Amino acid sequence: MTASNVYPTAELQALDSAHYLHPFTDFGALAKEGSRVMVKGDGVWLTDSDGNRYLDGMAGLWCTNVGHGRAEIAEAAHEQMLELAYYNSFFKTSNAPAIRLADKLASIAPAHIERVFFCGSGSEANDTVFRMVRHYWAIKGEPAKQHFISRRNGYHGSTVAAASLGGMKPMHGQGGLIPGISHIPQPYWFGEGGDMSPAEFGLWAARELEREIERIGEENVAAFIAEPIQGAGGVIIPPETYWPEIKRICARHEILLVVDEVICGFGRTGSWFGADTYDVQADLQPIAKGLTSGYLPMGGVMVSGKVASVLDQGGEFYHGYTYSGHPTCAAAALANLAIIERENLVARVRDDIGPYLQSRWAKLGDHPLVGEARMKGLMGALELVPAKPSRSEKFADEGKVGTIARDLSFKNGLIMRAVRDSLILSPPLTLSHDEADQLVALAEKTLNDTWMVLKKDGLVK
Ligand code: PXG
Repeated sequence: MTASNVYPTAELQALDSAHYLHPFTDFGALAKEGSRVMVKGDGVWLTDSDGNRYLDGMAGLWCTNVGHGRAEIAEAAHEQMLELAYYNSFFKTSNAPAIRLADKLASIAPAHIERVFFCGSGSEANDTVFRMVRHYWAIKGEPAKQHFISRRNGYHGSTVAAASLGGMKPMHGQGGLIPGISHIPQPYWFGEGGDMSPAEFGLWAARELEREIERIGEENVAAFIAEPIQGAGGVIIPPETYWPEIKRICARHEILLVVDEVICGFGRTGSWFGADTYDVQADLQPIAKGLTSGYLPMGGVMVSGKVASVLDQGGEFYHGYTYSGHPTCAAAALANLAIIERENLVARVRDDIGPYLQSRWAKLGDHPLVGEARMKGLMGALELVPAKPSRSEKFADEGKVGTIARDLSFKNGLIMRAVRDSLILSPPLTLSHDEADQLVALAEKTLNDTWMVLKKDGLVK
């Protein structure tokens, strides 16, 4: 690769730091360090411009569910581009791939979900949710129902409404928080459960929703929004008591339930949707990422019959994007879903590679640095702690140890992401058993290497 000099690393890095502003990045720091330039993807493997190979433990960014380099998605996009690369879905027009995709999504979703509004990303999906939900209550003659309840450390995207719905404090600090949204505690037992058992804590965290509904007044509350399992917040797998209690609370109160499926959708948790895994029925389900496995950008909001029938009575919904229902993206999504179905990837996560990786991942919990090793479906986390078995003792300068471990993991050829002082994982659903073994061996090496560095620096005893 470097021999042909198609990807001259130093030159690309210089241009990168001169002109390219990266997402969620300290621009000044990156300019000094230089970025890593990825040039090739094949299955669960990535190659950078220096020819280094990595096992992609993050499936791109929680999205490449079918793995990299699938020719049939490229061919579907190619054929659609030659036929009709783009046309809009405004002004009473439509296109065949978007229609077929809407039908396909209705068939794989739970029976009560009937329709879909397309957009370009997960953030746009949640902006759509914000406007659609308020519109819904206005049509129903309850315009006071405007308030959204979401969760601290939840992630719903980066546009203004999505960042406000999310519970990431540093994001609220830049650009502000729009009014009409409040955040309740997250079901993060390892970090916030105190002396409660996971089951008790799950109930407590869920009941915070009921307390918040009472505080705001049910007549003012439009919806509760939550990820089935928080991804960007650190793979927070709620205690088993959490979702049943949320379900009970939502049934008792007249509010909409929005289940953000942007990460959990399309097989990640061993069902088509995270809501299926936890047996909850969402009124709206934002989707993106695994919809196209990231081959082209596309998102959507899947809508229940109950909500759609009200929207049908509301006149024009003044909302939509140039790329809503983009035919080429829809063709890629259809090819992607065909692969997921043909290769049985959803059942594979539930019955085969999921349990296989989970049992090996759990053993990493024996490492002296790991306070908890958790995984559901194919999304997992390793909590790094200085003084096991204490859950309350943390490393000073939160995030530093996580970053050291993340960088060592990259160096070892395994891409994991750091959240605070934890390492998180979300590999392609096509991961083979042999690749899972390699992944766990690389993760173990990373833990050992991190331990050595921390010992040297006196951060662990
Ligand atoms: N909802 C959820 C649950 C997400 O995880 C979005 C919405 C927004 O999607 P878009 O397509 O607009 O990015 C996301 C995105 C990370 C990371 O570092 C996670 C996401 C995006 C970027 C980084 O874990 N999730």
